[in-house]
Amino acid sequence: METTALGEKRITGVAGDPYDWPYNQNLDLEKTALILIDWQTDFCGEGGYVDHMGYDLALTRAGIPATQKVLARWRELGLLAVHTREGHKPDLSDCPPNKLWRSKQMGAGIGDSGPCGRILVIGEPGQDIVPELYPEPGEIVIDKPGKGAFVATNLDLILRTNNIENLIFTGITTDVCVHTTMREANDMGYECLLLSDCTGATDYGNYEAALKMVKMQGGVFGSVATSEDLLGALSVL
Ligand code: C5J
Repeated sequence: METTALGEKRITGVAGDPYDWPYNQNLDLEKTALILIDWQTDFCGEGGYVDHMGYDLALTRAGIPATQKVLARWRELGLLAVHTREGHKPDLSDCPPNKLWRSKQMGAGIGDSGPCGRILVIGEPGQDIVPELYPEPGEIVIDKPGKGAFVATNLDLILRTNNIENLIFTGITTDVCVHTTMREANDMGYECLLLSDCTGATDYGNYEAALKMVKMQGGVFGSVATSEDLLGALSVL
């Protein structure tokens, strides 16, 4: 680790694929946020939206243990963590009709009542984050109506206000909300890293394809590492 006269937390970077991250090998952790996408009961808990649709919860839960380790270390270091939750207002006024229609086709209509309350509705138990990764007081929680966390939210404002330049992604699902948010962030100039064992999709092939898509063209959306790579790099602090 290098500590500057101002006491900033800096490391060279994290071993990654297809490049060691960040691109400039000068990682200022005070300018780096951990982004935890949609670790909600609706996506990885029994009785939630994904369970209702009939997908294997083991796939979306697979990244929980590694993410817990990363989050614990991040908290020890006092760094910025941002949690997101997909969800809609109780009157569904921010749920586009086509999204609502598609969910009903799958037998899990947004706003319908289920064992975890109304599906994907803000304030309902299913829309909240699972206990294993529950936000601590002071951590930022962003409710978003869409797949990407930058659309119709104040996430960019919060990150820029905190001087954040680098984003480390965990969350579900890899091919949908994680990918959409990472693509948006990349286009906005953030330097992005996805932790491959801290994410999962409802379809394993899609998970693998999503990682491959990040890495193509020299890292078209950023780079990919494991939680061990990150924790190893942080161990010098
Ligand atoms: C989906 C998400 N898959 N959080 N949402 O609908 O990825």
